[in-house]
Amino acid sequence: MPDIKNLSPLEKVKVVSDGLRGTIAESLQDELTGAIREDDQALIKFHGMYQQDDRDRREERAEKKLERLFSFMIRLRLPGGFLTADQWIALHEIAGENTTGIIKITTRQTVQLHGMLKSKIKPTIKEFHLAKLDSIATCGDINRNVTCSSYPTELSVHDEISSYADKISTFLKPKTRAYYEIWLDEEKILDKKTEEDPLYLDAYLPRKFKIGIGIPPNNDADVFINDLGLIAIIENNKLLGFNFAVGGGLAATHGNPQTYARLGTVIGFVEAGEKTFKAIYEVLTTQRDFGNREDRKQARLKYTVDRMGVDKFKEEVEKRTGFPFEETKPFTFSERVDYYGWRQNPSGNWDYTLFIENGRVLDEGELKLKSALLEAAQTGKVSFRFTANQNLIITEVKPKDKKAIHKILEKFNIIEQTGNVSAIRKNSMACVALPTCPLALAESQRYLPSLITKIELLLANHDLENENIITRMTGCPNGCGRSPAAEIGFIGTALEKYNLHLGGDHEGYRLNRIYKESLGEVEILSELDGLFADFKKERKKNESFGDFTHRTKLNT
Ligand code: SRM
Ligand code: SF4
Repeated sequence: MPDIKNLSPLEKVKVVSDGLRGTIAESLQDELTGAIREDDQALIKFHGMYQQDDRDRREERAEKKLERLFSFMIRLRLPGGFLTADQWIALHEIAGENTTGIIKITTRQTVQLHGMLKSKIKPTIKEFHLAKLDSIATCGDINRNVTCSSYPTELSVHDEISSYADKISTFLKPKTRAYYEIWLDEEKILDKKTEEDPLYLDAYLPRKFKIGIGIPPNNDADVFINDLGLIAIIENNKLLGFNFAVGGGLAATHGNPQTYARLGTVIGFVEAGEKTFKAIYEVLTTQRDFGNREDRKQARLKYTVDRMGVDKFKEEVEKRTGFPFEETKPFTFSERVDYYGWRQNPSGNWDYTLFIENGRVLDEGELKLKSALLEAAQTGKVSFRFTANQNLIITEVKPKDKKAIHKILEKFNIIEQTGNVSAIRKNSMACVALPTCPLALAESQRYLPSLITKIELLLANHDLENENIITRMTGCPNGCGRSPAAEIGFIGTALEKYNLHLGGDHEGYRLNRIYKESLGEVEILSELDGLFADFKKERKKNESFGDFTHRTKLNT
C-alpha cells in the first residue's frame, strides 16, 4: 500500500465521504451559487454527474463580474445501451424540461444531458427513477456503463450476452444508498453495516474502470479499448464463455511519455456463468489493491498491468479466483461497423440503424431526429439500442409494423439522410469538447462535420468516395471519441490545431500513431490530399487506408 502521505488528494475525499455522500445535500441548498463545493464535485461523479460551465461565455461573465455559468451534465447507466419506448418518451420529456433538450448519445452506448441547473438535478433524477432509469456509477472511480456489441449474430445468444452487460453492471454497483438518499429522499439508513462494500471498500478504485463485451465478427463495441474487454466465444449457437482482454485505455497527456494509449492484452478464457463473474470481480480487486493511488495519471489498469507485467497480473487474479484462466479460444473480428438502414435480425424482426452525427439527437433544419424518434416511440411498437459509435438502432420492429415505422422515418427525412450520408461521414465520430468539456483544448463535435465536408471533396477528387475510412476527432488526448483507435485520428492540441494520427486498422486490433503535429485546417487538408493520392496509386488490392498508411507512412 502507498504511503498515506503521498496519496492523491481525491483518495482522501473518497475515504471521508461517508459512502459518497460528502456534503452534497448541503451544497444543493446553497442558493448563492450555481456550483457545488469542490469535494462534492468529485463525489457527484459517482452519482453520474459532472459540474460544468459554458466555456463560450466565460469571458463575458468575467467582464460582468459574474460567476461562471455553471450547470450539470448527467449520464445514464444503460448497460448494453437498451431503452424501451416508454423510457425514450421519458428521456425526451426530461431532456426538454430540465436540460438543453439535446439528447447526446455517447461513445459508451448511453446518453448525456447537458445544461441542467443545480435546482433541476433532483427533479431530473426523480423523473428518471419513475422511468426505471438511473445514473449510478456512470462516472467516478468505479465500474462504468458496461458496453456490448449492438448487433445480433444468433438472437438467443445475443440476448444472453447482452444480459451479461446488465448483470455485470448490477453486480459491480456500489453498495452505498447515498444516491437513493440524496436524490430520491430515501430514509437515511442508520446501520452502516448494511452498506459495507467488500469490492470497493471505502476508497473505491484508483481510477475509472470500463468493461465492454465484443461479439465477433463485428468489433463495433471496440472491445480492446476497455480496462476489461470480454470477447464472447460462441460455438453452435451456444455461449461458451469469454476471452478476457485486460489493460485497454486510450488517454495520454501531450508531452508526457509516461502516459500512453494501450489496447487490452488477451490473457485467457473463462467459461460462462459464475466463473466469469468471479474472474471479473477479481480483476477489479487486483486493480483496487495494486493500482496507483498516488498519481492519477498512472492509475488506470493499463499502467497496473504494465507495471506488474501481464503474467504476474494474471497470476494474481488466478490466485484470487482460485482457478486458472483456460487457454484463449480462437476468435476473429473482421469489421468494426454500424449496419445502417434496415436489417432483419435473426428473430425475424427488423432493426433500423440511424446515422446520428456525433450522437446529437435534435431537430435541426429539415432533419427532425428528435420528432421522428418520439413519434416512433409513441407507436409503442419499437425499442431502442444505442451503438458504441454514437448511433441509434430502432429495434425489434415486427414485420407487420415495419411499413408504419418506415413512413415515420421518411416523414422526418431520416431515411433520405441515412441513405445519402457519405462513407467517410458514416464512419466518423467526435467527442463533445467545447463548450461544455473543461478539458477540451480544441473543438471537436462542433468542428468535425465541416471538416468532413472538405475531406469528402478530397476523396471524390481521388475517386475514393466509397472508402470506409474510420475517422475520429477528440478535442484533447483523452480519447473520448476513441481517436487513437481510428484510421485517421485528429487529436486537439490547441484551438484550431490537431495532431494527425494515422494507421489504425479496420477491426480495432491496432492503434494509430502520430504522423504530423499541431496542424491547422489548411495543413490537414493538404496532408490528406497527398496521402489520398499515394493511397490511390500505391495501395495493394483491397488494402484499407489505415493498413496502407501503417505500411508505407509510419514504418520508416
Ligand atoms: Fe471521456 C473525461 C466525455 C468516452 C477517456 N469524458 C470526460 C469528461 C467527463 C470531461 C471531464 O472529466 O470533466 C467529458 C465530458 C464532456 C461533456 O461535456 O460532455 C467526457 N467521454 C465523454 C463522452 C461523452 C464522449 C462522447 O462524445 O461520446 C463519452 C462518454 C462515455 C460514457 O457514456 O461513459 C466518453 N472517455 C470516453 C472514452 C471512449 C470509451 O470509453 O469508449 C475514453 C477513452 C477510453 C479510456 O477510458 O481510456 C474516455 N474521458 C476520458 C478521460 C481519460 C481517462 C484516462 O485514462 O486518463 C477523461 C479525463 C479523466 O478521466 O481524467 C475523460
Ligand atoms: Fe473533453 Fe478531451 Fe474527452 Fe473530448 S477527448 S470530451 S475534449 S476530455
